Amino acid sequence: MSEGGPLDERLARLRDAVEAARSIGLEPEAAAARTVTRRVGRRAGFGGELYVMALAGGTGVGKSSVLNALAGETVSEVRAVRPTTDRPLAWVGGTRRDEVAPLLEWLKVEQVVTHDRPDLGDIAVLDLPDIDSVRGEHRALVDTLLPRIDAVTWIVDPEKYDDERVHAYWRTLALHADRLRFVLNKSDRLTEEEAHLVADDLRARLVADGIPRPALHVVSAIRGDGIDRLRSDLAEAAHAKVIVSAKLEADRAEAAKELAASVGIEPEDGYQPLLRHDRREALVREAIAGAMTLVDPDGVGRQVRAQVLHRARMGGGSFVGRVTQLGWRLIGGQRRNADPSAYLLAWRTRGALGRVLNPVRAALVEAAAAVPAESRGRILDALGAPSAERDLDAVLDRATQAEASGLEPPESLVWPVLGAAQVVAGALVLFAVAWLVTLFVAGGSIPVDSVGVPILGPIPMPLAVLVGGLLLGALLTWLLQLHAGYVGRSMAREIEERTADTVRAAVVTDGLAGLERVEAARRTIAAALD
Ligand SMILES: Nc1nc2c(ncn2[C@@H]2O[C@H](COP(=O)(O)OP(=O)(O)O)[C@@H](O)[C@H]2O)c(=O)[nH]1
Ligand SMILES: [Mg+2]
Repeated sequence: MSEGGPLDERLARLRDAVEAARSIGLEPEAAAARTVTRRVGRRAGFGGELYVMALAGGTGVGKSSVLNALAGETVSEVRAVRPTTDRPLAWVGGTRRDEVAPLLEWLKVEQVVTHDRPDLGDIAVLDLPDIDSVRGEHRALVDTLLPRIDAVTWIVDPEKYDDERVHAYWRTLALHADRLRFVLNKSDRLTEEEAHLVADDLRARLVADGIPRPALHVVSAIRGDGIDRLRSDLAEAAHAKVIVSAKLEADRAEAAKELAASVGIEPEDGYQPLLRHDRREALVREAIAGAMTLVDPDGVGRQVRAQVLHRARMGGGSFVGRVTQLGWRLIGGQRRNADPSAYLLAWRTRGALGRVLNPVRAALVEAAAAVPAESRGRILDALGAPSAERDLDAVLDRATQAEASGLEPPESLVWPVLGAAQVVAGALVLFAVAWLVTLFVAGGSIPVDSVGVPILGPIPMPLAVLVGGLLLGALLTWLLQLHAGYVGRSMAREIEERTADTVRAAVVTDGLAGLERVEAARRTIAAALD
């Protein structure tokens, strides 16, 4: 919240919007709005329709009394004995209290008295003992208070109106002459003639101080002389300010509206994303699916399966299996057949990057379509499609390299167990063959046991062992393939998940980073509409 008032707050938001528009390449639009922020910002005083006036003057001149007289009731305590221990006080029209609250907080004014006088409804009067003093905090008044309020009314009394120190101070305020007002109080202590003389003298001295046409009131807070006139003058100043403020506010609002229109924001609708969330999600998923056709996790999985089978056979597979695999290896077949890493790294051979990029480009073009034609080209530039290709290529390269380096199939307990079992099966087969050969050579001279098998009837023992060994071997081979397939598939899923995450992050942070920037700028611009 700005202690300078609501217009200042809105102006600050418009300034932010101007910077936001510049950041996305809308220079001319930003420049037009900046001209308005400068013009509106040059106006001095409280940034709002409220007319804020502070009472100033030495202790005992009658600031509190004048405020009470203006109000027509006791607002501020009047002290006959000095020094007083006044606390800062504000007298504000009830409907305007919120508007001026940040300023009062900043000024540490805790005592707020509201009123419902219709003639002074747009006026806030501050009774600030701090600025009584003619020494000390002068600069503070000029530098910090004057820019935030509309007027300072100096109250003097017939005894002290020509105090040289006060005049020296007023001379420093001459630049702000149009926002100074002077009240010569306690006129009841003078005859009418004396009052005229003192007023003329004071006016002449003010002119000499560099305040050409001083607004000067001669009043008596106690008797009420001149108070009506002071009140109506204040009301008139407040009214004039309302008109000026309304014009400034209209200019500001118009500038904000034009800026918003240039990024496709209608004041009635407020901020809406260029690309609806679900549409954007769909395009991101499409880009990920495109990346998956290049990375091909399923293909990698099949390679892993082949590699696992090969390792298992080498590690503990059947004798026959070992011999076959060794043969393959010697002629280089295995390398070609199962190298998941090489397969993964060759992602470029499986298609063009367009499969990933096109959905991203489509997203950006769709987003740009939501802004008016005059700014579309520049918004499209800000959305930043050009670098996406290089970036995504590098991202896919990094991702596949990372996956390839960690692509060792897990060492599994299953292999040695299956391997040992296969040795047993092989031994059984060899044993049965030897037995059969022996029987054959012996020509029936050796008796042989039979095992009874249902349906088939009695079968000679060696034959049964042979068949059993072969069946066991086949079963083990089948189990091995099942296991290898499982390992391949689960590794494929892991690769797929991780790569999809990487690609999503790349698409969102690289490919759609420009969109994020533009949306952030649009949100800032939309905020200036409030
Ligand atoms: N005779 C006379 N005395 C006044 C007038 N206004 C204020 N006083 C007296 O001046 C003293 C200081 O008044 P006060 O309003 O507290 O001054 P402040 O310190 O500037 O707020 C009090 O004793 C008031 O009664 C006035 O118009 N005529
Ligand atoms: Mg006082």
